[in-house]
Formats: sequence, C-alpha cells, structure tokens
Amino acid sequence: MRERHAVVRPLHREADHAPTRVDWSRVAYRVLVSRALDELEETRLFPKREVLYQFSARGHELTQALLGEHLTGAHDGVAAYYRSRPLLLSLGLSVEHALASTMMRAGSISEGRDIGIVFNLPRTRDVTVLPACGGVGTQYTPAVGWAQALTYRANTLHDTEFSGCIALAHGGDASVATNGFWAALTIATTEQLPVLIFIEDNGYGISVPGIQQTPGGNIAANLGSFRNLRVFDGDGTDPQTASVLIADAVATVRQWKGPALIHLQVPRLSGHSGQDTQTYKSAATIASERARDPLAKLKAFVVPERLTAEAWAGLEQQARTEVEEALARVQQMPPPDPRRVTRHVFSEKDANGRIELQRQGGLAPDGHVHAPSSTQVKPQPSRINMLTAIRRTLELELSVNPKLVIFGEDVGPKGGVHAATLGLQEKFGRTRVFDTSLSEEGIIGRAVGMAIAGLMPVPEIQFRKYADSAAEQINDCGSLRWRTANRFAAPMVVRIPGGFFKCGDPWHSQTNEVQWVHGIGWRVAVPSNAEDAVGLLRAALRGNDPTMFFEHRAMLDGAWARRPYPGDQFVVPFGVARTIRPGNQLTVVTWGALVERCEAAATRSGIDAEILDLRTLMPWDKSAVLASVTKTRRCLIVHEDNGTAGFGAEIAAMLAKEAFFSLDAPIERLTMPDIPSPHSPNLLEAVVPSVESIAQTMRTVAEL
Ligand SMILES: Cc1ncc(C[n+]2csc(CCOP(=O)(O)OP(=O)(O)O)c2C)c(N)n1
Repeated sequence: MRERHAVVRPLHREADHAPTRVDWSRVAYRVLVSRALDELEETRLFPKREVLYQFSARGHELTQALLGEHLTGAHDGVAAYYRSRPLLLSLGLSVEHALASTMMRAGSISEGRDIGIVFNLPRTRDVTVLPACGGVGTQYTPAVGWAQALTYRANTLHDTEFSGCIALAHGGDASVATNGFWAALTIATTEQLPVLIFIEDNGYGISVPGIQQTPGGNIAANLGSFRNLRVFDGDGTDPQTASVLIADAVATVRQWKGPALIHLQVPRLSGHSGQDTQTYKSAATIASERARDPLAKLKAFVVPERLTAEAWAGLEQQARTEVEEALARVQQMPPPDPRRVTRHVFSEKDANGRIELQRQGGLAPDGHVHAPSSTQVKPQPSRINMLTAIRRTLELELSVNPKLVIFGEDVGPKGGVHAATLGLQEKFGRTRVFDTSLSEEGIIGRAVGMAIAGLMPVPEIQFRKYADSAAEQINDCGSLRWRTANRFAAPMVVRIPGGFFKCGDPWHSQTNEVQWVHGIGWRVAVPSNAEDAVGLLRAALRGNDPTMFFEHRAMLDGAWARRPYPGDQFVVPFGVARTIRPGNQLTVVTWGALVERCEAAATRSGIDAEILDLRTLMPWDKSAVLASVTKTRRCLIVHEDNGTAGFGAEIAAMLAKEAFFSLDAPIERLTMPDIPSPHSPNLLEAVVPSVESIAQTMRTVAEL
C-alpha cells in the first residue's frame, strides 16, 4: 500500500485502494488492436476517402484499455466521446462493427447516419454506452442522469441489481471548459452521485493548449478542494501508475460514496483528426510526445516480466490479423440504403402495425404496461383551471407509474413558480419530485441520462426563454433516435410555461414554439384549455418520444380555459385539431392563448368563421386544415410567435401547394411583429393579436 502511495498521486487523502486485478495480456492486446485500427485508417482508408472522419486514439489507448478492465457492473453506464474507441473495444465493440461505422456501412452503429466514431452500445445486462455526440462536453450531464437513475432504481424502486453500479463520463482536457462539465460537476457533487469523470489530458483542444481551458492547465489540481469530490491525478502513460489510479478511482465510486474525477496525462500522437497537420506544435513537442508513447512503455512494463517477447510479438500479429480480417468482411458489406434515411425520427410502426421498439431508453423496452387510457371524456361537474388540470394529471401519473420523476428549479417544496407541482413532493417524496441546481443544460441533460436508463423524466423549464441554455441537450435528445438508427431513444416530457400574461417582457413571455417543430424528433403540444391539457399531457407521459409541453401563462388560470376534469384515463391523441366553432366563410387556424381571442373575434366580426385549434404542432393536423380551407376557400392563421418563419409560414406553404385551386383569397397571417415581447401592457396589447385586430383581419380576408 505504501509503495502504491509513492507512485500514484491521489489528491484526495481518503482514496480507497482497490486491489488491481489487471490482465496485462488482455490490456496489451486491446491497445494493439486499437493502434492497428488507427494505423489502417490513417495510412490506407483515410487517404483513399473510405473513411471521411478519422479521430486517432494513438496515445490514449492504455488508459482506456485499463479503464475497460474495471467497468464490470451490470448497469454501469458510459457517456463517451469521439476519442473513446479503445474504451469501446474494451467494452465489447467488435473491430468489425467499429470499422463498419467509420466506413459507413449498412448494419453499422448508426447505419452511416452519424460520424462513425461517435459510438453507443445498447445493453440490458452489461455496460451501456450512451449514444455519444459530436458536441464537446455534451456527455457530462447525461452521465449524471444515468448515475441518479442508478440510485433511484436501487434505493427508491428497491432493485438491488443497480446497487454498486456506476456512471462514467469520458472527456478530453478542453471539455472541462464547457457548460456541460460544470453543470454535471455541480449535480454530481451536490447529489453525491456515483459518477466518475474521466479526463484524458493530451494537452490540446485541437490546437488550443490546456492552459487556456483551465488555469494552470490541470483540472485535477484546480478541483483539489472541491467539496464532495475525490480527485485522482497522474501519468496515464505509465502502466503501473495509471492502473492503480484507475482501479482506486473506480472502486471509490463503486462504493457509492460520491463522485470522483480522475485526470490522466497522455500524449496525442496524431493530429486532432485526419485533416489536422499539427503545424501549431514544435518539432520538440512532437518528439517529446513520441517519447511518452504508452504503447512503448507498456511493452517495456510487461516484457519480459509479465509476457515473453514471443508472446508480445504474437499479440501484435494477432491484432493486425484481426483488423485485416475485419476489413475484408466490412468491404463486403453494402452501403446504407438511402430509402431508409428518413426513418426513425419518431417511434414508428412496421408494416404489420407493431411498434419498432428502440433497444434501450424509455419505458417501452422494459415491457412497461401503462394504466388504461381512453379518448372518451368523463366530465366531472365542476370546472378546474388549466393549472389544476396539469397538477392533477402529474399527480395521477406519479401514482400509477413508479418510474416517473419530476424535477426542475423550485418544483419541490415551493411547488414551482407557477404552482403546477404544488404538494407533489410532500405526497411522493424528494426522490420523485425534486429541486435541481440552476442549470437548464443540467436539467435536460440529466433527463436524457435518466430516460436512457429506463425512467420517464418530466423536467420543468421555468420559462420558455430559459430553455435556450439547454438548446444543445434538447437538440441532441431530439435527434438521438435517428442518430442511432432506432437503437436508442430518450422519451421525456419537458414542461415549459411561456407566452404573455398580464404584461410581457423578453424573458418570460416569448413562445417561439416553432424552434422545436423545426428541430428533430420532438413532439410539441400547445394546449389552450384544461381538458386538452389533461389529455395531451397524459398522452405524452405515456408516449415513446420526447415531448415539449407548452403551458401558456395566460391560460393557466384563465376563465375561458377552465373545463370539467375529463377523467383519470383521458388522453388526446397528438395531431388531431379541435374545431372550436364550425363556419363556412373563412377558416381560422390557431393554437394556445389565441384560440380564445379568435373565438371572441368571430362573434365580434359577425363573420361565419370556422376556428381550428391545432392543439399540437408536431405532428399537426394538415388534413383538418386542408378540409376546412377546401370548404371555406379562405384562411387566416393567427399566432403569438413572431411572424417571420413562425409556424404560420409552414401552414401557409402547405396550403399554397395543396389548396391552391381552392383558394378565393390570399392566405393571411396575423402574428406578433418580429420583436421580443414588450413589457408595458399598452405596448404588449399593441403587438399581440387582439380580439379587435383579429376581428378586423377576419373581415378583410372574408371580403377580399
Ligand atoms: C461544443 C463544441 N464546440 C466545438 C467543437 C469542435 N471541436 C471538436 S473537438 C474539439 C477539441 C476538444 O478537445 P478535448 O476536449 O481536449 O479532446 P481531445 O480532442 O483532445 O481528445 C473542438 C474544439 C465541438 N465538437 N463541440
């Protein structure tokens, strides 16, 4: 033990020392296979453009092969990045699959949809590798979400299989400057989660040196006194040092004593990617990096003490042969089929009507059976407001679905700044309804990790504008099913209030719902009243896709939006508009808070308008709009979001194409002008479509 203290540099005094059980022959083989793969790609496949993106792991292989030795928990979860291939090979990714991915073949990890170096491994009883992203730092918050799901499944659902399993976030030295890193660090240390942050420091983020990513260039040194974090630091090229440090770090986290960070220095022996010629490094720097090649150091460490020279040569030969044989097989594989490239954006059914389930993520792959649902309204005598409708639906779903968790800023004891979660923590406890740190990236990224771990996360973003800080996680969550060719999905329901209330302002009042419609893979609900809010929210909470549930602030307690509670089973299918008022003179298409105004405007204008409340924008009810416009021959679209590229433009484009010969007048849009929401009520009233301005526009369009 003492000797090991002499070689390793654990910054944390209480580092727990685990026995190092390393199969050096296996580690050597994995290092050699990774090196042979990079060699093949760098010298033969990349120059011939058979591989278009080459991210060499030369210099990073030893640390990752050693780490693979310790990731043995049945539910360990790894959030990897683009330089994680040696780790993936250690966790069971075959050489053939790895090559098929970079060579963009059918049947590979993403079927040629994503760069072949961002991997994933769906698993039910082995280490899961969460879908990696191209964005630096995006891996961290899903990793802490996975860690929290482990503790939830073990401690709250009492599934002992999850005890002692860990999450691992793998990144480079530049990634410690990202929002995701700090969001995850805060969550992990405040919640004391079993996550190991594994930083491989090759000194550069492409060309920018590490001293510009963290002061002094060593994140471990800087985090030495960070509360609730154990820190390990050392030379990742020295087999003995790296082996002991990694064993200790993993063992500490496995005991569920809290998170740890390990920082290991390694050389990057190739350019950042195939295109990078490293002109920013001096010849001396390159030479000193080569002198630290962990492969050479590993050979010196194991031969002859642990392996004979012949055995080492045999491993080298075997690794080259394995890679060449894999190449020969991959070259026989067909390229991906372009006819399939638009598939798997959302959960889909096959030709026989059966859902083509993702292999991992969400409740469905675990065979979860939801409580009965019905599209029939069972109205209760008294009316409730939309806020109560949302709260009641959340409460019912929490009670029938133990895998559902609600979280966000202030949603706990306070019950949310809009009171939608009032009393829920008291009733269901703080593991199921909890406050989070103030980081929207942290909230959504954590939800992604939890969803992949088989829970149904229901994060709240306090106001629409503040979803901006989570934009990267939202985008990556939406594209996750497509990127992984349906191997993974992360169904969740993100509740976001927004829109004008009594006043406006640029921070709390925008809607900008079109952003998610334009994004990939999100279903978008925009209910206008309490009944639809119940039905759409329940459908979303029992759905198999990520959903944005927009709660309009003006409708939460608005009198018009109050409706009888439609029952505990009530669901509203997405993509079905509601006809608020039948009419023959003009079709008005709207949603959210402006449905009420359009209805009042129809009465005021005296126009026989047919009003459609879309209720959901993704999917949206094209056929209802088309049928109505074909009948009335005129269309007015009214929305609160800005006009330019608002969702009204999409509706108008569809009608221009599909209803051109049915139209007696140009399609009209009435929207906010292209400005943020103004604060003063008189300014607000002047720009949000009002009953009067809608009525006037109805008359104009009807009379054209
Ligand atoms: C959010 C984001 N910004 C920029 C990039 C472009 N980019 C790709 S890798 C990289 C450097 C990352 O360096 P580091 O985290 O140290 O990992 P390494 O590549 O050295 O292994 C940059 C700037 C990106 N992929 N994502």
